[in-house]
Amino acid sequence: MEYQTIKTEREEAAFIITLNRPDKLNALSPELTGEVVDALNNVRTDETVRAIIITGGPKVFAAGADLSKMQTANSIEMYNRNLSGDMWTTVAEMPQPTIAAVAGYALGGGCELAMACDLRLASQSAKFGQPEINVGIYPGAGGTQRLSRLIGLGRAKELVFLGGQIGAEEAQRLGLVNKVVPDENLLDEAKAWAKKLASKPPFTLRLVKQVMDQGYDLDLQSALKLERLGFIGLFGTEDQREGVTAFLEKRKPNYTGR
Ligand code: CO8
Repeated sequence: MEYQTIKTEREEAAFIITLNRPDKLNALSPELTGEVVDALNNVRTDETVRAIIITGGPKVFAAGADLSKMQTANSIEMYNRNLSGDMWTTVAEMPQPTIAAVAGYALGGGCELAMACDLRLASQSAKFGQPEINVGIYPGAGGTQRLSRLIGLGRAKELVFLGGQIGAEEAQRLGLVNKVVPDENLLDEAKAWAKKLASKPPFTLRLVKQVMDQGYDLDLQSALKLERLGFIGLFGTEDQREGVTAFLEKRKPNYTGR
């Protein structure tokens, strides 16, 4: 499929999606979110894709959902938009680890897109916020839930109720961002993280992602059981043997995802 609002590329084991509506600050139109879903669905079962980077390029990540497509939308239309797949859920449920590389504005649905990823790198220019309240709505793609899980309910309410913005350093201090890097290093750093992720045992990484995501919403005892069951299951994989054997033989492991 030829995309109009995103660019996709492969670099070694990394699949990179770049949001590409610079004139509209990468506002997340239904067309754009549909293209992201399509691109992700195409690599979901591709075992050679070991990490996914989502970026908006060097100037802006995304200034939120496209408000021009919301002005006259009614509830039925908003409901129907999700029928072919919700971008934020699709991102969060990808089997591969995902990295958001954020420069400039990550507002509203843009901040929610970054939060749907597993890891967040921000350049010094990054600005995060949930300004929906200023346009008469509230965050509808994870901002009322993922944000409080990442930074705590009190600070999340401050961002959601007041609709302000925070810079990259503050976002890192709060735990919204994993690492802040100089603007010019953002994509290289994201690629370096992707490379590191690609060197890990891929099936193990997929399993631990699921255990951590699903366990987070369970009571502790159930989550610990989930962890243990998955852990035991790892002992049926070749990569578990390879990892331990390589350590004992003092060599680098060669993981196959089997
Ligand atoms: N939607 C549509 N167009 C936008 C958006 C947006 N969110 N943000 C910016 N643009 C457009 C502007 O209209 C402008 O276009 P044009 O040049 O044709 O007039 C262009 O991008 C540049 O924007 P500005 O001139 O406003 O640039 P500034 O540097 O002056 O300001 C801001 C930058 C502060 C980011 C400002 O553009 C702004 O406040 N944007 C809106 C931010 C916002 O409110 N975002 C939340 C949107 S709601 C949302 O995200 C809900 C998510 C839940 C989705 C669930 C779906 C099912």
